Parts: sequence; C-alpha cells; structure tokens
Amino acid sequence: MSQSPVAVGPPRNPLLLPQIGDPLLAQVLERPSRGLAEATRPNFVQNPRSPVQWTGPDFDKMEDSREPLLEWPSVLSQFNAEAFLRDGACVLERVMTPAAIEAWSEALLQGQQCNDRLISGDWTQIDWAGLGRTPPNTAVTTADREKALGGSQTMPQSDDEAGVQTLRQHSVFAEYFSAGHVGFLMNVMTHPQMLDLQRLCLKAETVYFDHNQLLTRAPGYAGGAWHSHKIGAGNDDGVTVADLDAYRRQPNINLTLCYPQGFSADADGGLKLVSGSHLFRDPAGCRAPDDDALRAGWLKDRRHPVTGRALEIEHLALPPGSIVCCLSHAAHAVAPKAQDRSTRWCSLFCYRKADEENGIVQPPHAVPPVWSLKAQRGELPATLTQLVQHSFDRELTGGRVGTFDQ
Ligand SMILES: O=C(O)CCC(=O)C(=O)O
Ligand SMILES: [Fe+2]
Repeated sequence: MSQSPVAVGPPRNPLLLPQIGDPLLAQVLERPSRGLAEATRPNFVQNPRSPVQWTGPDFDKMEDSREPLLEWPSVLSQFNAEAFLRDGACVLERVMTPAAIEAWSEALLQGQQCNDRLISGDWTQIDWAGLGRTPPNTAVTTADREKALGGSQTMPQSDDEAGVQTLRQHSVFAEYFSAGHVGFLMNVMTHPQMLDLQRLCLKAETVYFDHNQLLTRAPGYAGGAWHSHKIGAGNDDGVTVADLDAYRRQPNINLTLCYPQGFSADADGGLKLVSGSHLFRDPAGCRAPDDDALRAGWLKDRRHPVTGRALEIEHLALPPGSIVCCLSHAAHAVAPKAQDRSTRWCSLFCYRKADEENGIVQPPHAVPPVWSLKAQRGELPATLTQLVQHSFDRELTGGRVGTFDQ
C-alpha cells in the first residue's frame, strides 16, 4: 500500500477562508479569473465559449433574448404554499413552455456530451497547475470511465488521488455546475421565473444559489437509494418540528428537479418521495437501499407529525415539462432504469434562504471557485453576483466556511 497521504480535494468555499493553506491554490486565486476559467475548459472537451468564458456582452445577449421558461399561471394554480410546507414537496406538471422543453432537452444532451468528452479524454492534457493542483499520479480505470459515460454521479470520488474531486470542485465536469457549460442552463439558473419559483417555495424575497447538477439516468441505471439532505446550522439533528412556520424559518434548501421529458412510474428512473418525512429532519437516519428496507426500518411506526397519517412511499410519473420542488430534508430515491428504456433527463437547481432567526446564510454546497472569484471582483451581472454572494462574503455567512457549519 502507498505510504503517501491521500490527496484531499480543494476546500469547498476557498474565498470564505481567512487564509488559503495551499500555496498553489492561493496563487491561482490571486491571478485574473480568465486563467482559472481557461484551466476549467480543456481543449478536448470542445466547449470553448461556455458561460465560464463569457464577458459582459454575452450576459447582456442572454438577458436580451430571454423568453419565458414557465407557464406561470399553471405554476400558480398548482402551487399551494401550505401543502408544500406540510408535505415537503410539490409536483408541477407540464409547467415548461413548449420552447423551453425543446431548449432544455437540447441543453441537457449538450451538457452530457461535454461530460462524456471529459470522462473519455486524456487527463494528462489538463492544466492541473492552472487548477491549483499538482498532477495526479493515479488514473481512473478504463472500466470505471466506460461505466460513467452517458450518466451522472458515477465517477469514483471517495478521494482525490486521480483528481476527480478537483475536477468536480472546479466544474471541469459539465455535470457539476452545468450552468457554467451550457448557455441555456445559465439562463435557467438566473431566470426571473426560476427565481420567483424559489421565492414562492422558500417564502423569502432574497434567495441564494446552492448547487446545480445534471442528473442523467441512462438505461441500466441501478436506481438511487433512499436519502435526504442536510441544511446545516444545527437543523439536521433528528428533532421533529410540527410547527410549519418554525420549519419555514430555518435556512431551508429547495431542490428543484426539472424533467423536460418526464418519466413513467415503473423502471424508468423516476423520482420517489415520502410526504411529511422532512419534518423529522433526520438525514442521518432516513436512509435505506430500497423501498422494502425503508418500510421495514425508518418508516415503521412513524406518522406524519401534522396530519397523523401513516407515511407512504409515492412513485411519481410525470409528463414532459414537469418540475418537482422538494425541501432538502424530504426523503427521496430514484427508481432503476430498465435496459430497454431511453435515458431519463433531469437538471437539478438548488437554492437556499437565510436563517430567519439570525439572518445568516449558510455557505453553498457547490459554487465553483472561478464563479466566486468573478462575483467577488465585480465581473458578473448583479443578479448572478447576489445569487452566489454567500460563497465569498464572510459577513453574510457569519464567518461560516462549510455548508453544514453550526
Ligand atoms: O436523479 C434524481 O431524480 C434525484 C437525485 C438525487 O436525489 C440527488 O442527486 O440528490
Ligand atoms: Fe438527493
């Protein structure tokens, strides 16, 4: 066994640190942001004019040519604020405009193709020094790369030996922060209707970005286990909250899962949910490999803290153009995708709000350092700068650096 220490990935929010310990990374963050942006786009990915390389006129063009994303009256008729807080999720069927369905589907395919070109490319050509890291001396095996093609979240990344964590952190992979790779997805992330949807769900005037991913489930996908996500700041302790307004005041995160092509309920990579599970605030305990194990374990003897009903697993089926909003603490899982079905497409956009008790905004899960740097230096449009302000503004995060810091 190798005696060398396991390489750890770069700090999640380096600009929030009082001091950056790694001199290589510190140097990169002192240079013009253009250099870091270039290092995140290796030539072999063939995506030279991606949003990370945009300047002011490119963002102006995006805003000037913007079209509606959502059929807003349909959103309003399907969204019920009280039910959302009580259930922890809401399903908005067929809310994308026909043009948005088409552009969104095309954007997800384009993002996946960029991701696949990175996965199958020659990583010795990556400018590792430009990313603030020494070149890795191990490589992801050919078998693991082949398995990862065409899908999401499948590159081995339990450590940074092969550089996968570094490539994820800096959004060299298009699947992690796809908005930085595909113009339409940057438009979605900053779109006034997307932000209004967040204001509705989080009941907050000011919302912040948290993370964005491609969630592509290819034929043969084995399914995703039951889980929920932490929000940090001491709110993930398994203490049940039945007072919906107290729950609302937390620094909640809204997972916005966008399915331009929809999916069916059976073996199609569809989403599964448990209404009311969020109120238990138990991301550490609420886990199971499959439905039977969840029923026999975490669900057993638990009842909805507000309605008193037994908790139940729901297998969704969604028509094209649908969106699911889901609070982070809500239990969710993904059905397998049969070999003879076509890929399930999804883009995830997560946003968060301040803690209403103290005004503090928890640091984000994943804003790539180059975007924090650009925002801090005033190189981005005002809306985008505000959305990522908690990735560089120590006052806003109350000195917190990590997403889950208390
Ligand atoms: O693929 C999906 O529909 C959901 C994935 C998910 O739960 C996650 O990325 O945390
Ligand atoms: Fe999840």
